[in-house]
Amino acid sequence: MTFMKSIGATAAFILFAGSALAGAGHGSSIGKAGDPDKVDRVIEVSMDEMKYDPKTINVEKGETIKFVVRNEGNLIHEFNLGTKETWDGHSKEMKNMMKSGMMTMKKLNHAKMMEGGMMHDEPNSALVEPGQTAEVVWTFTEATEMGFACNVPGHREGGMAGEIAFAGH
Ligand SMILES: [Cu+2]
Repeated sequence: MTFMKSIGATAAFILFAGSALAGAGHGSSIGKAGDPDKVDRVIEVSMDEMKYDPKTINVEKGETIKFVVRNEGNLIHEFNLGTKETWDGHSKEMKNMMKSGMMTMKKLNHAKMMEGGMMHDEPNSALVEPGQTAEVVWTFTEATEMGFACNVPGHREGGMAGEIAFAGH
């Protein structure tokens, strides 16, 4: 693959991510970036090889939650709020990032990510190196079918996904 091709793929993904966030799953929204100053609850999530703890997270419609996501494994892992549709698009992007050297299974190459226009700073997602911690602040505006998953190649396929369960649904 040429470098220009990889830039094209990145730009396409950013457009896709924007529209997916606005209308994921059966015409309902998975929510929006939360205000870090108006957090209702803090939930700690631990990531390890192919698993999350907790595996199911209970939320209420309208809640703003700060997820503190810690990678306790030896590989890069991602905490990505979304649906199967948004993850399928994101998985392709992640494979391209690996092919073009923006990341390996264990490390991010921040310089290459910037060079390729791939900042990876979507508010619904954190890509975390081993031993690191990241935060995702998210407002759940609607009760909808959604969850969290890791789109590093092979991980979601290996079972690295969890469920967001809405109270009363
Ligand atoms: Cu993973």
